[in-house]
Amino acid sequence: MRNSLVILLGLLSAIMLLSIACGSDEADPNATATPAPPSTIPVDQRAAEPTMAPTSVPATKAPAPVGSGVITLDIDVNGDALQFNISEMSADAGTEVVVNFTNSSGVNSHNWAVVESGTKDAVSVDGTTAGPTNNWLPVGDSRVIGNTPVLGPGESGTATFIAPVAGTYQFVCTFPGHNFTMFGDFIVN
Ligand SMILES: [Cu+2]
Repeated sequence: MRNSLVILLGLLSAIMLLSIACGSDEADPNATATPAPPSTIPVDQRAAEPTMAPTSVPATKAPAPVGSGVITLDIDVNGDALQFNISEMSADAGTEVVVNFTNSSGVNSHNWAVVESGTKDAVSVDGTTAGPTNNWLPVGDSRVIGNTPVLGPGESGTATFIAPVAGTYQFVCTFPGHNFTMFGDFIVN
């Protein structure tokens, strides 16, 4: 009886080992051969495409804002003081900016110009040389991004320009002597 049990157990274990061995032999090549290569290749391709996409999206977004919108900004003066009524204006890069400047002073003439950062005084000096017939602004000067004409007391005028690349610019009245108190930051986002 014990001998036959031992033989039976031995046979059973041998069969189980064989079936496990055969099963695992069949499963391993199938599992590693077919699914593995396709799964690794698409993963690499998918990993590469998303990284390409984000870099190309900002690249196409950068030129896109040009002419993509219009913003209207209003500015006035503080009565007869040589001051604008606001010290900061802002717009998005590439936006068409329309500045409506109301000169509500009863006595003073003014203009409004947006210029490169740090150039308001130098542009005003050159504007004084250019004279009133040129609206107190140097003609064809690359530092001047946009401007209204000179406005007499009670007059209104408009400056239209495309907001340049993001950064902090200056706005200023270049009427002789006004640039020291009539200016502010024009921030392009
Ligand atoms: Cu002025």
